[in-house]
Amino acid sequence: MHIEKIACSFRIDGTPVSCKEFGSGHINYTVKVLTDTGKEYVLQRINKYVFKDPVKVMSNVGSVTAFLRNRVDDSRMALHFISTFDDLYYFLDDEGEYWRMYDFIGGFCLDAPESDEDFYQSALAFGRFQHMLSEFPAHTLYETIPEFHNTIDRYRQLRESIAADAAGRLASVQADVDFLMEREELGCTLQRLRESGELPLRVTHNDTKLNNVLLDKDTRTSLCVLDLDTVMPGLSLYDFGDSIRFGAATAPEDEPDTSKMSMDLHLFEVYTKGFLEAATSLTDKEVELLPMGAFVITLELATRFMKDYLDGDLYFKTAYPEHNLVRARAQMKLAADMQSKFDEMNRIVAEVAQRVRG
Ligand code: ADP
Ligand code: GN1
Ligand code: MG
Repeated sequence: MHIEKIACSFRIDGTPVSCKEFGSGHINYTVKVLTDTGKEYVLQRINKYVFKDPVKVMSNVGSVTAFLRNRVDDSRMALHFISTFDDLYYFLDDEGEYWRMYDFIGGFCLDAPESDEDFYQSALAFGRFQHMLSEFPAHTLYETIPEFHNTIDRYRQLRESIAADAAGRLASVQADVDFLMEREELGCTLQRLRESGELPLRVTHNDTKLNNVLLDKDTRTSLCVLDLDTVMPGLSLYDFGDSIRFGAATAPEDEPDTSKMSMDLHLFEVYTKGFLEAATSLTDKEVELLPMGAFVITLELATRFMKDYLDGDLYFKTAYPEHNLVRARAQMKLAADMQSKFDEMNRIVAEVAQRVRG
């Protein structure tokens, strides 16, 4: 179905004059739509391989954005979804694809921080998000991807892919697989604490990459958090950790030269400060385990990239055949670097928490 026709299924202002693919997400297909009245929208096709039930995804996204809209002063601080002429927040096209549309907020996203302040702003955005949703009835949310950040289950899935070796790639990555297996016990620490109730279940974003934060184009302050598909009950530590994994890394997520990949302790400190300033309801136990959150989520993503490589690249968008392997290796290098810096990370967290929380 023609993209303009899909856009016209929503109650938009004007008629589309241009539809251009944009953004750097790995999951959905994203288009920016400009209409003849000058209005700009984001139109997205929801990835059905990743999200098995797009209607539930849109139910979560709809209720979370409605909740946030009542709590922000500036309308640009929460996404605004456009309904269809059938009063739904999604459109099902004649090929069975689900689409959704929301206002383009005049801002921009970064794939890497250009200054400490950029990263600090993203920490405030995710910290505020965590804080604003602390009163949200978590049980009303669907688990749109079951066991999304259950590291124990991620290892189970990796084992399945190793056993199947569907793409015949296992022999060439045995040393990488060994690296992941050696760290399984440590990687499952947080899931165990979640299961024993020592860590509280919260409404979390679950995909807190820097490029999921929108910055104001004039002031460069953070406006809102994007990409709400994975908002589910989860651990605050993973939200913190994924931001560190992506934004405090010294190289892109898919850097082929792993010698360039490490974690920048200064950026770790910058983010910790912003996150703790905004997410004031964290428990002492959560604060103490923030460094572990960064390590676990990095290791977990390495297992996910490796699984996808072994499966033959079914889940993540890839630009070339070895892309998932390159990503997995970059994440493994980063996880190892974090492991070697645990003492310093713990010291930074203790110092920042003392200053911010007293
Ligand atoms: P994905 O699941 O594919 O990551 P996102 O919702 O994160 O989908 O959108 C993909 C990318 O599109 C984002 O990382 C961001 O760069 C860009 N983007 C999405 N919405 C906006 C917006 N309102 N304004 C500017 N950029 C946006
Ligand atoms: C995916 O959608 P995007 O590109 O923001 C993935 C995350 C990964 C990330 C790695 C639903 O995020 O879990 O951490 O890629 N999202 C989903 O870049 O699996
Ligand atoms: Mg995204």
